[in-house]
Amino acid sequence: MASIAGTAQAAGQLVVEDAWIRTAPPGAAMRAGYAILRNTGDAPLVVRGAMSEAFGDVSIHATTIENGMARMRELARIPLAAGESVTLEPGGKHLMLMRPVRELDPGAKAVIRFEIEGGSSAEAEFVVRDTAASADDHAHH
Ligand SMILES: [Cu+2]
Repeated sequence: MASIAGTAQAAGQLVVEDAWIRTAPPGAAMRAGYAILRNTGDAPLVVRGAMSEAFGDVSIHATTIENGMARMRELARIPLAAGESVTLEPGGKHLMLMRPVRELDPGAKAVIRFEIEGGSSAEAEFVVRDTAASADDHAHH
């Protein structure tokens, strides 16, 4: 690979867009979070997990259909090539948010941090709402 920039080191850069948490009945012990994870850097990166002070536990899940049944499995890593993005969306990959430490009414916000292989991380503010297309869509990045 040719380098025009000389000694500048290529690096991955994680940007989290359209981050939201689906509404749930009061007292729900489990929430689902969605977002677009985009690598805007010029080198690959690997998302190794996520955490938040707003939840007892955060994991990344993938939903797959086996024999007509929806099943979830944990994703230990999400590799993103330079310029690549992955969408966490209902019915697909998602954040599994366990044991919220406070009520998360519609419009409430929670910061979730994504851990990146190599030690860096990226934070995003997730907004509680009903669907991806609600009124405050794109209000926070
Ligand atoms: Cu799940």
